[in-house]
Amino acid sequence: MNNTSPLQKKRLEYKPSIPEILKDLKNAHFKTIKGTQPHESLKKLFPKTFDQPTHQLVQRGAGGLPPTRSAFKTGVVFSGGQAAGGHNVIAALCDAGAKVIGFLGGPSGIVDNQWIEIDMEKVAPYRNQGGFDLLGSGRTKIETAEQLAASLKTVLEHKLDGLVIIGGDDSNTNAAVLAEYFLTKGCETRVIGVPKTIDGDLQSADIEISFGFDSACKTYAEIIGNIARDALSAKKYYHFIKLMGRSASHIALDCALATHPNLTLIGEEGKGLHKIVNEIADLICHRYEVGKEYGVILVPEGLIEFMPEMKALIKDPTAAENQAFFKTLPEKIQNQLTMDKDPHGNVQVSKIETEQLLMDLVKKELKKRDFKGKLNAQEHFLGYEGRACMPSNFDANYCYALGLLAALAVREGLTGVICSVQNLKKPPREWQLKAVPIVQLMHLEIRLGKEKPVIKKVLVDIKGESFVYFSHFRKSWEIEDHYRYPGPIQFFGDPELTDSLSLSLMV
Ligand code: FBP
Repeated sequence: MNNTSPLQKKRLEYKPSIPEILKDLKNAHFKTIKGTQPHESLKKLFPKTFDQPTHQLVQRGAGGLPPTRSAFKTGVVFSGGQAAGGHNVIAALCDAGAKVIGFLGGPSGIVDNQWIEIDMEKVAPYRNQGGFDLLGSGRTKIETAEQLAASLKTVLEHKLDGLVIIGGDDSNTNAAVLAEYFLTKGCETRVIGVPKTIDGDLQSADIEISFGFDSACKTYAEIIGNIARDALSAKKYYHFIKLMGRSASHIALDCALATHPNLTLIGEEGKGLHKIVNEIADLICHRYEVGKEYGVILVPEGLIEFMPEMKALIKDPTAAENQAFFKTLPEKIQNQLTMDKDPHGNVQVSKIETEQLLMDLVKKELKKRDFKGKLNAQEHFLGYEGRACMPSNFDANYCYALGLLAALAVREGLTGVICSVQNLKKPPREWQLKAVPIVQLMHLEIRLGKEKPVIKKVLVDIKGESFVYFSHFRKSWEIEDHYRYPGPIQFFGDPELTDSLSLSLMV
């Protein structure tokens, strides 16, 4: 049997829509504009890239200078978790005329010089497809003197004009560090970041959203809608649905707007465990009073990190002052809380069964209240299935534009910059393109006990438009069932369906 499904084949034929300026790469060039002033504290750490301007892509005027390079060679790497559309970044690098080599298995592929050459034929089966499987990915943080020196050796050996790092906040931090290091060593390889992560927490004045967020939210929203309809049909289960998205609750908020569940917990509200358990128990009791013993509850995976009583525990589960509370938690959760952090110092929240913890504590609370109804709870974790799905048209277009922009940044010799596409609510022809110094997005933060320069994760703003819109409606979704059923991502048909955007971008 053929390994390519009919839909895969149809998606291979999709031609991404792009801004006008990217249709004629020879006549596009960067002009410098004023950007955000980086934190002064970073100057010492990034002396060579600190004072760079922001670059805006514009049409070359008549008589303007020709492109800096006619031929160029770039490395590319996927870094961190998968996000739909990544392969289109690589396809665009090839289409822009770059000679491309791909590093395998994430940043460790650069350190260990593990690579493959990517040409048109190689990239062809990956166009508009999900996942990162052309190269694989990984979470190695390039920071030791040995790793930096090994990376330098690799880019020099390949005579790379550029290195494109496709990643989230931590990976783009890696990009900034490498750019600075290469300049210090007199190396000509330029380092360009591309904003990726389903979490949606890599945002700035210039980065409206990272790629992958739209497809992931749509995939989860489809499943939540299906579960809600099942709940409404069977009328016997409470569904506790944990949603991926480390730290920030952007995914949970977007899915809530798309599906109108009975309760959505948003970590950034900062509620404590006790309060949350009572809130869920209240919901179950109130619904019982009106004859409803079913419901849908969304739990962001990062919730646990925002609970005041959990913060200290997560920081140090072994500290004496935390032991009394630690011991009240189920053994399984105790073990999950003591797991190692990832190489960037992030708690591995996807592996903590918060939904299970809440279910157990809510059961206990209902018993205390002498609840007469039943709590038949089902738990779900929606995570990995949203990271490697086929990209929505939005992500397919966005990634292709990001890839062409990255190619131009390499061609024009920019470094330590992240690709920015703005005006995303508008059709692609109206998108605006910039290359923004990564240092503008950074600050100093304590990670693994040490002060490190990192890109600040952007959390849900509880005064922001999306949250305010959500909080206006959420009460009415508690008892009445106003579930909304988004259905699967659409690739063909009415543009209202195929070109829709995730709701938090639209509000
Ligand atoms: P990135 O920030 O690297 O894109 O990854 C985000 C994420 O998908 C989180 O939502 C999740 O907590 C984490 O990756 C899971 O990590 P792993 O892939 O190591 O299981």
